[in-house]
Amino acid sequence: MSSPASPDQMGGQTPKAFKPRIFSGIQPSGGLTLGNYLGALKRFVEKQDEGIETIYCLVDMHAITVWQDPAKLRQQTREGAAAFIAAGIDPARSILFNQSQVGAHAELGWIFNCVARMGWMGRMTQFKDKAGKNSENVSLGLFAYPALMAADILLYHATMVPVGEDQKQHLELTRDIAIKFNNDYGVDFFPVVEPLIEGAATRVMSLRDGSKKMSKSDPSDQSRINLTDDADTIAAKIRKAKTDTEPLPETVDGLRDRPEAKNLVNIYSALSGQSVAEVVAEFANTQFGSFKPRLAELAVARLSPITGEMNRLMADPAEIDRILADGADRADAIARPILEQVYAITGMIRSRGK
Ligand code: AQP
Repeated sequence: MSSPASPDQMGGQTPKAFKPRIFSGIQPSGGLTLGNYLGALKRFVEKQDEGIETIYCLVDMHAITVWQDPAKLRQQTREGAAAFIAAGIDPARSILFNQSQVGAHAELGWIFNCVARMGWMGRMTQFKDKAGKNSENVSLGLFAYPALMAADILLYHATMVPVGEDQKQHLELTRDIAIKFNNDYGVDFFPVVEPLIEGAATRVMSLRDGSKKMSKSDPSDQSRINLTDDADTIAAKIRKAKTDTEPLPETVDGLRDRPEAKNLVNIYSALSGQSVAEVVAEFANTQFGSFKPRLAELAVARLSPITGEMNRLMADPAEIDRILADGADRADAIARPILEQVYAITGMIRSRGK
């Protein structure tokens, strides 16, 4: 299901078909959360298991758009890789690597800085959220982040990108960059990618505030479930999760205007594989005092095997580094020829080694 530009977008040329290929990434900007697991990792594994070519990346260059302690960044990158593998990514079937080991990301990112428009970037809600009132003092990299993200994806001619809801706007920008590059240079070179935003948990919310997304960089550890949390911690966080005082409703519609209840039901649905309607039917009129222990039990059952496997993998960091190096070599072998074509299209002389 490739998505080349339409003939209109291509100035009348017939767009070429691109081979189905999935790319997605996660920032090692902290420990991964239940939100990253349900919105991204779990679906990365499903896509791998469908037999589509899958390329997954720990995007460490994105992580440093906000300050990262170097030792922690290294640790979080290895822990992120361990989480991918523990969740079911097979490094032999998927390509798994960290972004900074493949220099082509930064090189294409620069070219896209010259394609993307300031006005487009200024409209990115994630930038506005992260910069807040401090936009004069945040890094230039934070502003340019979506152009590097477009490079991550388009460097592989990826056609599909599984992400959580919060990344939708960045993917629209990736499409705009691909279309503008193709039009500016009169080529049919980059595919127009499809976001894959699917499932019951495309936006897992904070356990402390149903209007905020669960995030690894939220200052409150109580707001999220980390993939490294043990069973007691998970149960305690769910027990303390903010809710209203009503029992669960009898219909899905009854969750409207009840963000915290809706969040916990969505999490239950995503973890159990039941639809939201089935979960609502099962727990109709149930008080949170009874629902929360059931949710905690389910979360522990699903997450503790992953946590256990992550701990096992983290005991051998050299093996994780070896897996990342192997993935980076395989990623580079796809990316480099595509980047060389970009240099040729844009008029850069590449005479070294010829
Ligand atoms: N709460 C969430 N619900 C569903 N999906 C989510 N994702 C993140 N949070 C949720 C998805 O996880 C993937 C990786 O995200 P990221 O690490 O690249 O950046 P992010 O979206 O900014 O995630 P965080 O946890 O909020 O990181 P920080 O705190 O560092 O900014 C993406 O597919 C994302 O949609």
